[in-house]
Amino acid sequence: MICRGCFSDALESVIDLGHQPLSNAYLTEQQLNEPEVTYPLHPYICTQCWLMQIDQYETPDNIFEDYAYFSSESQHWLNHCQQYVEQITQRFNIKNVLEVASNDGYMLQYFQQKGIDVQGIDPAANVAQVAIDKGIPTSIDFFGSDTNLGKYDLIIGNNVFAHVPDLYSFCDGLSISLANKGVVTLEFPYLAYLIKDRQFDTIYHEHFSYFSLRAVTTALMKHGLEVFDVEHLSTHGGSLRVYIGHEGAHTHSNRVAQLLAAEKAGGFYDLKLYRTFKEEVQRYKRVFLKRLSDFKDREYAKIYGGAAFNPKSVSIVAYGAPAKGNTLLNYCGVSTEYFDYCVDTTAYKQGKYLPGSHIPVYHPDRLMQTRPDLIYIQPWNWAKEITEKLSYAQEWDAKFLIRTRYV
Ligand code: DWN
Repeated sequence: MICRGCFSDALESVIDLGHQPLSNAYLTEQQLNEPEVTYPLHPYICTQCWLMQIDQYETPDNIFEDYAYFSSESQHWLNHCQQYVEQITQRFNIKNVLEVASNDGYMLQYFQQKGIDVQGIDPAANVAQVAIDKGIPTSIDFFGSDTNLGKYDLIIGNNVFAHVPDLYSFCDGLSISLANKGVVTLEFPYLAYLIKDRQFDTIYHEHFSYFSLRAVTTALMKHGLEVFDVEHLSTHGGSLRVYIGHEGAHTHSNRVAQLLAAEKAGGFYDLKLYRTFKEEVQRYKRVFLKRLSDFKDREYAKIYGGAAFNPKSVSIVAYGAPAKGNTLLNYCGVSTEYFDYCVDTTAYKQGKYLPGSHIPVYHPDRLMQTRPDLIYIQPWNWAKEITEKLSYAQEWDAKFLIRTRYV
């Protein structure tokens, strides 16, 4: 394995999360009785450019051909995008926009409403069709050096940079498709938050890379591109938005140099930090399993007072069927011995089973029918939006578990 950012072979193991199925490979009833493919889930850190990364075991075609993630499922995310459109159109003179990984048109719809020419590109035909049906021109393809959709004042890439096994082709494509004074904005979960907040569940096979700012600048410079501004975002557990242009095309904000200095001061260019991360993740697993066992046993004993076994045990369910949830459940080795079922608003996921754990997925309406004792919120990054939606569960005094904290 060589670093996909700088092509060095200076890679060190961070943590082995075991062999796991693809995190978005939801199973049908029939597939429960068929072999299930698993792949090593083992991130490495490059000690030259400090890009954390996993090896490629599946082709992007197989991962994204029938994609399970529809960006419009979160109203908070849509609000975030609307704010971005207002901000970016006020800061830069934008006549046309290309979005890479445009998904279901969640973002481009707001540019179109402003009368700005838009073009999407996304390899997931099932999701792209939703955008096309909304009247958003979308090329169903991967983006890279051979993309020939013209030159753009603005190129957007939200939560796609991590999904690209061939960073060289992707960055080359940005350079080719960007107008001389154009701007690229990329949003991606930031390595600093992943490490500091033990967000190991955001590690899964469709996330090939986990970026420090230094790793981003290294990958771009080969293509005459540079980061001229950077912002911290609260989305997806903490992300960066980087502003990229052709070398010399834009005035640099001092935020870039400040964040690079902060990365160095924070130990992100030192292996010790990643050793500590591994120990903290292993401890997280022990605490999470204890939370589940304690709840089931303590509540069981409280309800049944140590009585002889009673067929009704405490009901624990999962809310949300995110990709990250599957990494965590499969790393911790938990399944239906703890979780009766999972619910999710995504129609595509309902009636299917979580990969690896085989927990059944239903529409959230099921919660009212079974009134579970504990609801484990899997997409902790949307916990506020979700707990607001679940306020009705107070009727039966349901408890929430968010990461390892009861609420
Ligand atoms: O990079 C990626 C991130 C941005 O999104 C993609 N690789 C895939 C995806 O990762 P994820 O599945 O972990 O993302 P989310 O946004 O944490 O997934 C949320 C899940 O929860 C979705 O399946 C939708 C569901 N949901 C729900 O059922 N009710 C979400 C909300 C907000 C809700 O109210």
